[in-house]
Amino acid sequence: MLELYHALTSTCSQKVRFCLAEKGLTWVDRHVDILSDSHLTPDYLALNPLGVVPTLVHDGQAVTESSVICEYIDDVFPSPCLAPSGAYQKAQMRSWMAFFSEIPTSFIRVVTLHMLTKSKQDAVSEEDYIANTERRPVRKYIFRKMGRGGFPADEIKSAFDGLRQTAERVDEQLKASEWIAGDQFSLADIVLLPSIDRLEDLGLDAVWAGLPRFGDWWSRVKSRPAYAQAYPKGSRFSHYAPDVRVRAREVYRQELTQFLQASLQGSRRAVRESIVAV
Ligand SMILES: N[C@@H](CCC(=O)N[C@@H](CS)C(=O)NCC(=O)O)C(=O)O
Repeated sequence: MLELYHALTSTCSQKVRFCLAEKGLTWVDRHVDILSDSHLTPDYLALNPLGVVPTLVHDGQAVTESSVICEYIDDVFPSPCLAPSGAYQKAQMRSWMAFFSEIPTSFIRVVTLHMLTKSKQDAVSEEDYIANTERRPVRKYIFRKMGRGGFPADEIKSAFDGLRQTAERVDEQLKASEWIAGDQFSLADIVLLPSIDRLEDLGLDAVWAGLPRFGDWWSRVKSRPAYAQAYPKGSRFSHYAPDVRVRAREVYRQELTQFLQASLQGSRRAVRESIVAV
């Protein structure tokens, strides 16, 4: 039996739901209400001592860490296979997965937390904020760094730089292969996609402006049947707050303007280069 402890809006949970859907597996839904801190109860901490979602329980054994869970699912349920064959190609896929865990996954957390924290800043006292932060086994560090007023501007800038760098690297890779780790859809695509869905949900798709192969990859991801299964009603912020895009664009106006200016310069350069080529 497969049981998934997860939250609808959690990007790490979305990754695992997508993987389970690609495999056509059925699982018992153990929804964890992270907004009410159900992931910090003694029962849940016994399953996942870091107090984060998701956790997969397979025949009574808990597996944690979303990317590890995806690899576990692919090992135990090999068909359809979500990894390329051959040790070298597998190593390429894992390198992409490690990069996606280090860069976009960390930075999308900054973008999301900043946005959510800023919108309720005045409703929470400094004391309550600190007390709530201290209860979180691993997340207390990022919450401490952020503070109830959100992250400093240079952290936000780094986050957008890292997300843009990710889109550029993937766009370049897609010149050589149909999917990120070869011509087959793989765990590398799965590990990246929730970060991109979150950007789109917040109306921040300017991050991949001027990168057509990346935009095409994203459309192809969304047209897979697993997408609808991994993202049911309630998995996106816009399902709860239809004005979330307007608010996010307000919060991130400066970063968005920079991207649009950069991509406009890029297309001017492309026009200049094609004139020179003629
Ligand atoms: N490295 C972990 C990270 C999991 C994680 O950060 N989950 C978030 C939701 S995406 C969470 O549980 N947050 C709870 C909190 O911030 O207290 C994984 O990939 O499973």
